[in-house]
Amino acid sequence: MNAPAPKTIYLKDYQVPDYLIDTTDLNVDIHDGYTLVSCMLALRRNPAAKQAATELTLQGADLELVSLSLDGRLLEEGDYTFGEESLTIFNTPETFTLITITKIKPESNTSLEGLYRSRTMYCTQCEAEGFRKITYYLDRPDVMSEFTTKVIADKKYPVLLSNGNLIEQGDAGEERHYAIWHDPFKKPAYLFALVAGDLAHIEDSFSTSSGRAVTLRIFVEPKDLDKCDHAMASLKHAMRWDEEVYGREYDLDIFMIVAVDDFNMGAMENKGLNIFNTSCVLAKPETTTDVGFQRVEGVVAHEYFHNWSGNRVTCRDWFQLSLKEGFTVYRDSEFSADMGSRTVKRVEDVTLLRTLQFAEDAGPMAHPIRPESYIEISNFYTMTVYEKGAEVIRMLANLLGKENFRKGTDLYFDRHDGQAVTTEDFVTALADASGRDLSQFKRWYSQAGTPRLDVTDYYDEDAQTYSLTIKQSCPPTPECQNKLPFHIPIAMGLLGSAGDLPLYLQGSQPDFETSDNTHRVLELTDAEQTFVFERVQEKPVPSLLRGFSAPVKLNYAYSTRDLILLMSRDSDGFSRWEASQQLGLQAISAAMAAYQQERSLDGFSLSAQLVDAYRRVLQDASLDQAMVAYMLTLPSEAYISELADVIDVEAIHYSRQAVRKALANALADDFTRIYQSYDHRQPYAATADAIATRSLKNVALAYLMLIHDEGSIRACEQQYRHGNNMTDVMAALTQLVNSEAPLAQEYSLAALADFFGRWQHESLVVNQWLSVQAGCQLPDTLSRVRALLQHSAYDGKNPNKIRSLIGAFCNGNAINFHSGNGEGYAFLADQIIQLNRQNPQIASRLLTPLTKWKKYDHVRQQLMKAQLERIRAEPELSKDVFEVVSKSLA
Ligand code: 0A1
Ligand code: ZN
Repeated sequence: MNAPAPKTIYLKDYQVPDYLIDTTDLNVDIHDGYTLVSCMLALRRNPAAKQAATELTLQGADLELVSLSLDGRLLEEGDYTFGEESLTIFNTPETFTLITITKIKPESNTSLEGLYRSRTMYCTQCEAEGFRKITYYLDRPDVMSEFTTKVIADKKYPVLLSNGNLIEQGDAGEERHYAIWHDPFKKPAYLFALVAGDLAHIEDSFSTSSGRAVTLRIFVEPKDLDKCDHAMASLKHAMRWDEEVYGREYDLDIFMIVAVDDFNMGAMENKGLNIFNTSCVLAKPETTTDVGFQRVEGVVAHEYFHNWSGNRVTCRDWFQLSLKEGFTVYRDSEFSADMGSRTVKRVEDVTLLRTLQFAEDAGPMAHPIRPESYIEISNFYTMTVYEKGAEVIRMLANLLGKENFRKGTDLYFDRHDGQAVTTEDFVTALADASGRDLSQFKRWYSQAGTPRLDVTDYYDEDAQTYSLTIKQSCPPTPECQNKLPFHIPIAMGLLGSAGDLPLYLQGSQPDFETSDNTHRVLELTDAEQTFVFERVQEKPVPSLLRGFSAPVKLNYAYSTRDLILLMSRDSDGFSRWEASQQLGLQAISAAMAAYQQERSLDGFSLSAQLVDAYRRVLQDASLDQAMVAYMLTLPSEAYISELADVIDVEAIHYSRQAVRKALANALADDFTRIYQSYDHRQPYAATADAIATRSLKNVALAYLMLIHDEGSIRACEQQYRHGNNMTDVMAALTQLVNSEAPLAQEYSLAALADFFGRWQHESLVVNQWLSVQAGCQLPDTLSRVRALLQHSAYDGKNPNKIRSLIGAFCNGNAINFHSGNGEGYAFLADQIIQLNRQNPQIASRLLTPLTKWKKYDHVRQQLMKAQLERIRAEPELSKDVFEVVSKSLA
């Protein structure tokens, strides 16, 4: 018999807490094998509660209660009772002091929530509900308390850290010592952190705009001390940027980052003591790719920005998660845009959104950015809450304009500093500051699903008018069948044969935000609306959704000629890229139609018109090289799958490959020119320009490798062997591993062995080695993945290793994972069943590809569903896995 189904929590049931905790005094006494936590709470009835409570229920999980005393009186059986993950104390007065002593076992905590051990250090992860694994507490974000933390440990852990400022340290006898930290800012328990370890650090300082000096420290294992500089530089840039763009200063005397190897997510914004997955903080050219460098910059900034958007102003409850996450992702994305290229960053963000978030919005786990219910909140750290949440903030910023948006965020921070609030409060602050009516806009918070825009147009030559009719609709999602119209900003322009045309929209003033009046934002609020432009002297091509101004799917029947015009002439860089993607999709669709008829692509070719268009992009000196690289990169299999009604795995894979091969052959001279003109001896720099030229050169290499000529294969092998940075080394290795050419295969075996020999002591580099093998598109990859699970370099308890091997195979290798015999599905189910108890969060996340079963053909559907059912039948399913599996099968 399975245990009763876990309970669903609803937003509509929210109630203020019965008690508040004014101060929290923790004493964390770390010993080998166990830790004693003594916790003193100053409790007070919440004046805002409906009724004066006479009992107190605290949350707690996996704790051994040693003792419990109230105002100095030791409580006995009958004074309290245990619930499932809770402790209720009876007859509680108006105010009192509660002291609990609990015993925990960090060494055997494999969930990586609460206090746990990672390699040589102890560390914590408390968001969302991990603090209850440290002590009994009101573990909810609207209970904010002033924390003082004493950490006591053996001197073999010389570094003892917690939130806030260090107020005392000293000897504790018997080779032990202690440190006391005090955090003057009230905070919810999810922002608590503690670290004890033998760590090295780099230090720097930052002077805030009002002249306060802040000490900055990054703590790592001593072997990683040479990989901290990029994170430190990124931190200082982020601190300055938040002052300049949002007027937000840092507020403590010290800001610390600690890198840990075992971490479920990317990083965590604990007040004054951010804890990072090593993969999001360590970087140096020899070991880290360009993407890795950019990720470090983005994540360091993200966590830092949380100090205001998340910590100073936090969430009332976990349904409000996007309040801090959507806003902070928007902030970090704008930061990265300012540090590098704005258009490139936009292309990257939109690519992620349209593949992963759109797919989530179309699947069984679809939810609005402010969900209405959940079983396990860890399942809601999603693309929707984060990335779509950021898109919603971006729309608000664009609707309000720069100045009003800043007024709005200033008002929000001032009005709610020190409070735990809702997304409603955020929108209200923006509306109040700008005077705009955002009531319809709020539907973005409560309705899930990706809206679809169907656009038709009509040009009246005699009247010289051009009408755009836009219909919006949104498919049903589990929480809502019938959607009300959204408020959708549609940035646009009209292209004539010589470029942008001036816009005279009937019934409105020209838009003076653009000097030449060639760009404007249409606000769609009805189910269907027509916009009429006057004085249009030729039939234009509409450039719609410039900059991807709303997270929607747009349908307009562009001809190939239209797209070629947009790709070469649009004034909006994003739209030019988008046109290149649409062109690529058209070519792939044509190939797919052929493949589906013949099950073969012999004789497939591209039109000369298309090849010329791509060639012009390669030869356009005015374009950013990174944009050229992205325009030459065809839409991914994941994106094509998202667009398909029924995913035909083979057709997608082989058709995309055929188009790539055809482009490689047709444009070989250009690719060769680009590749050969690149100077591989230049020293590495992680600047936007250097990253851009490197990425274009490596795109050229990838195309050349499809030709299978000996020259390219040798050049690739040379790049692997002599590359002076990990970006080039990995790019070459990936091409060798994925090439069918016998010579490349031969090189690839040698290179993989050489790579492991060279980097076996760098855990993060070994992860890349695992991923490149798991991502191999050639047959028999699953056997290789199985063998790697047994490899000495693999560690089934480390989330980064799991993601690099199992995650990379199941999410990034469709042709093998979805192999028709179902072995990929069974393999994944085996892994999930094993991880379910060990680390429920990771188990649940790994499930994602199986949740999409309804999008596949009948045979695959049955195979995938059978594995989901097999998982569901497991005894002792974690809440995390239960929620995803049961929703997928519903
Ligand atoms: N707030 C963090 C994300 C995070 C969430 C949960 C974690 O543990 C399970 C860890 C980190 C962020 O947005 O970066
Ligand atoms: Zn965050």
